[in-house]
Amino acid sequence: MPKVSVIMGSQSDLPVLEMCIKTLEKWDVEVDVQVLSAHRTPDLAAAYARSARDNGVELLIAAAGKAAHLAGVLASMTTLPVIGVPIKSSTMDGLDSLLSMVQMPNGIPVGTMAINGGENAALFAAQVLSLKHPYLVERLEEHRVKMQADVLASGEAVRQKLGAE
Ligand code: RP5
Repeated sequence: MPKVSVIMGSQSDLPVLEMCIKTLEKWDVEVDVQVLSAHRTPDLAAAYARSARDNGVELLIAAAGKAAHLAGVLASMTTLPVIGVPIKSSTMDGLDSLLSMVQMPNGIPVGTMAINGGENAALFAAQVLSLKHPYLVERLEEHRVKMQADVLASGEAVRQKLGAE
């Protein structure tokens, strides 16, 4: 079973990550959920990232808001891939988090998702993991088929609503 870490800077970030965690677990990915902060628990965050590979983790998802340096700090402490989720948690509508996360200097990349892009973080993680765990290819393909069916069904619903007006 592949193992992923989902690390949030604060408990307040959880709502954005719920779908991410559920999706990964539904697809039989083991998820190690952690609340660790780059500024409130810097030593613990560093120790976690440094030991992640030895602990069987294959990829990290890090979510944080405001001056969101969590993903970049974790990425600097491990050579595992780090996916960042900027959280919309302040008066700046998440732009502060997005720019803090996406503008990594050369050398330490963070694969940054959209603001509050928790679900895409799970999907992208599954895509990366599918290179080593082929069963995930099927899950990803099923997800695309369902998404297409949902869009077609919504088109039908829109037409019915307009016809009824
Ligand atoms: C960041 O600051 C967290 O990731 C969170 O998005 C934001 C606010 O944290 P709280 O003050 O709600 O704990 O570190």
